[in-house]
Amino acid sequence: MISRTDLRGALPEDLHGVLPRAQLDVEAALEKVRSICDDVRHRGAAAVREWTARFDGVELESTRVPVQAVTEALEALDPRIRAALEESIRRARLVHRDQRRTDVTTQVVPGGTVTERWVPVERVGLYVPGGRAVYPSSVVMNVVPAQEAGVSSLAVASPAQREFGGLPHPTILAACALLGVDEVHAVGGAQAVAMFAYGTEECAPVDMVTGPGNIWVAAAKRLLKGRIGIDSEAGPTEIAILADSTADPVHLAADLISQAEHDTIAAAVLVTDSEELAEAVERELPRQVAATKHGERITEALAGRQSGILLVDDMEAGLRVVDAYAAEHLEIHTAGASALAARVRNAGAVFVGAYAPVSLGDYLAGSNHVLPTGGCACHSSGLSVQTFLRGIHVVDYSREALAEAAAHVCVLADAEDLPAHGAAVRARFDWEIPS
Ligand code: HSO
Ligand code: ZN
Repeated sequence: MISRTDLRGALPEDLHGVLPRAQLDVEAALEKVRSICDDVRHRGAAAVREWTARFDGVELESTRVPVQAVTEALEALDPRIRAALEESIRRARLVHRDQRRTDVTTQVVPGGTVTERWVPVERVGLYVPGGRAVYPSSVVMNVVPAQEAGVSSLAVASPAQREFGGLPHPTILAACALLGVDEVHAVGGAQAVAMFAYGTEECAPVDMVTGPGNIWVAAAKRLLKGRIGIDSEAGPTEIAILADSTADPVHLAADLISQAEHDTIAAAVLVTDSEELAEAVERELPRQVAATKHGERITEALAGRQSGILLVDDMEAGLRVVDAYAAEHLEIHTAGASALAARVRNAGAVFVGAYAPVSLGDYLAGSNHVLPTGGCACHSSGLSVQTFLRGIHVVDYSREALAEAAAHVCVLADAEDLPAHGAAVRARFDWEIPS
């Protein structure tokens, strides 16, 4: 059900060649997506509605969901789901509120200061997938950091669903209502990202688009990046587990399965120095898969070349492997798990010990579940308040402070053959400063 690779002995210098990894060919989707985006750019809301009719089989009068439908969805929501979402929101707010930045002023010289002023992005479009992946939890994970950052205008787009009268999934609408978001558009795919980026008669343009999506959404984000800010191109989800002989194979199998449940191309990777543990997990996986609802999808994900068990010599080697892999989610099930977790350099989120499964982080830990995938954790972070802030440098120098810097500015300007740069300073001092 899952492959095993023996990496014992000397680890290869370049680990990337031996690590399992999902492939998502976003490039191949670009051409198709470009024509959709151009169409939306030129024809606005009519184009968005036509693409929606074509892809989702829904004829929209307007892309905008009536506010009343959003409110009604919350009224109709199962009270247990409502309570769970409320607790998820409460915990996420606690964590994200603490991420807020304060402006910092540095006195560089007497009379010369630089302040980094944090300003939220003004208007953000949040994409929420529909279809198989109806995740109200992702609404929470996108909206909470944006709100805590101080974003003043938020719009959500989620595919129109025929079975729900052309509206997005009711649980998505209810989650929006719980979070106080009343601008929702029943639009999915590339046309949703284009609608946000260019704006239409029915949706004002946004400054930034965040949220996970399929390959079309990822391609549209790649195409329109620059015109709009984006969080990241979300690829298929991945879990890596670093475990030693103290780990419980039943827990490990359950956690690998839990993320494989997302997608046939989801990745589940176990890195361990214990052959007995590897064997126990291999025995446990089919047993648990047989008893779970989405067994077929999970089996395909576990058997795919993006998943596997990697045997290493020891936890030092294990750490090198998981750092090279840079997983979206990394669980540590070892003796001294906290100490090992503190040494991890590359991961979207680290889950420490037996009682912090990824599922907790998906819904209720308070952490964010929109995390870098595909190895991007070596240079990027998950969604946070910081995602929605820009730091503006405010430069404030007195006459004296500029005078003191002037000679150096002029020298550097000349060194770069940009004498007018130096002249701009000298002009303030009756050209007294020699160049
Ligand atoms: N594990 C997914 C998030 C999610 N799980 C949503 C359940 N619902 C990517 O981090
Ligand atoms: Zn998940």
